[in-house]
Amino acid sequence: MSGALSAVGRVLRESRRFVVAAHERPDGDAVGSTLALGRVIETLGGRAVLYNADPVPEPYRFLHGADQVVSAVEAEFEVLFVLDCSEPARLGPGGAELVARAPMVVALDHHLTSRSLGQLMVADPGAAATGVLLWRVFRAAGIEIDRLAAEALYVAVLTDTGSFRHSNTDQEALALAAALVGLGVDPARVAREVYATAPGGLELMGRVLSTLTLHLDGRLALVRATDDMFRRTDTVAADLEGFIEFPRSVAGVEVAALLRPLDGRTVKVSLRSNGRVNVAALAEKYGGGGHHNAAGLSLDLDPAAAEALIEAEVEGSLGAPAASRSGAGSPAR
Ligand SMILES: [Mn+2]
Repeated sequence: MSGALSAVGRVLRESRRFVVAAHERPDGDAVGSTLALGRVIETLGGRAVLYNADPVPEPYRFLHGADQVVSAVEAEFEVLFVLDCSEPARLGPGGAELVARAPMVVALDHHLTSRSLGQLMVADPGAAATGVLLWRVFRAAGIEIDRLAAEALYVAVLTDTGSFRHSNTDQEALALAAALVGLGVDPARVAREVYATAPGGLELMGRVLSTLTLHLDGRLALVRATDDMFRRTDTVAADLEGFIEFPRSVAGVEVAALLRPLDGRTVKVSLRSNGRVNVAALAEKYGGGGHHNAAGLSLDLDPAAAEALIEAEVEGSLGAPAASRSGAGSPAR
């Protein structure tokens, strides 16, 4: 692993023209990692085109370089960095072509569903965020980072740990956060920027949370969001960020799902687990992916069929009914 870290460091020092890309519909880790690496390349004297298929979501636009993210790469380059994913398709519609024309690909990913990609890869599902992997590279290569890069890395680790609340919050994540504060990051200011609520956000939250239903003896919680809710509250899908934590926090819940019908034929599903169920494995069965405790997928089903499928899959993953209940087939007591 440390060999790969130093090798990535050498690529950073010895190349000049880079493209830095992360998965489509970028989250805080994807954006933060992209902007941190872009800033580091800039400070090392290189040039980086920052690529994403989708715009930088509002909560992350305060970061340095957020206004420079583009959705098409014209210029020639030497090295393509693929961050927070490891499949060309996750970069969006132009991803496969971008990877195909890259003279060299370096991938950094911490998803359980990591595939092997590129000439150099750093993959560790034990890392709390892709930002943590970047930090390991910078340390292995002796690369100093400034406050602007530090702020972007802080957003990466802050958001991917759910504000240091999820089970991936480990010593390394907290040590990284502390080091970044030492480089001038103001945690209170970043938190205000990242977690500010859109004007219609609370009304949207009220509507979404009012759809809560509990299934499987209270171990599965479902909430729904519809286009009509966005219209009525003047919000967008990105304003759903974090809502799924509320059904997940209900006592007894093992899995929370947020379902969003896209067009009557496809339902986007976000899944969160409290540890017992590996939702990445569930999502991967249907072409999605993610982490043990946080994953997503799309189902080409109507909403009712999608809900039934999620319920059946979660029931299967949970295995036998809770010990306190005597279901059919249990020994008589
Ligand atoms: Mn991530």
